[in-house]
Amino acid sequence: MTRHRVAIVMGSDSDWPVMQQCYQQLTRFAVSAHVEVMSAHRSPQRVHEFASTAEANGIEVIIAGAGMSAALAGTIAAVTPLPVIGVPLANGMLDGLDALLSTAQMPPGVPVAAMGPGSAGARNAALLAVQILAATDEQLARAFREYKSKQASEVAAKNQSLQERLEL
Ligand code: RP5
Repeated sequence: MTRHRVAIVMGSDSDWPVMQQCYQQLTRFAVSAHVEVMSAHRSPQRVHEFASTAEANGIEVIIAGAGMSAALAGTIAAVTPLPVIGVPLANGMLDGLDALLSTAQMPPGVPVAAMGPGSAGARNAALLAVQILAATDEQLARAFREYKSKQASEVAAKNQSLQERLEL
């Protein structure tokens, strides 16, 4: 059986199109993830069961995406000692601001690493999870350094192309 180092959980299957980008980003680093729909409001027993057994099940980082009154990340963080990364999703009429505040405004003592809303946040959640794992995984640390270096090269190439267009 594959050992999942990361869990990606989300409040609804309607969150998957965005959270899938988180999954894909992890896959690029060959980090395997358990994926599950669970809801702090609609299936609270399952959330508690998951949060209280995640560490014993070998999970090292939890990523929780939810929209509207997004309680999922905070509810999980209240129970587990594992680091929890929250991704606010833009599913309500406030376009993610509701979920952003719900995810970020944790009381002192129960941290959630709140990302920005939407796909940027979903992808950054995966990258932050990789960085956390890389603290004790030299192979992953090397892969992350290569990723950063490639990203910087891409920006330099874009700048070069812009400069050439300006000179025309
Ligand atoms: C939240 O409510 C979910 O995370 C989702 O973003 C939002 C709407 O859920 P559905 O009505 O689409 O199931 O709990």
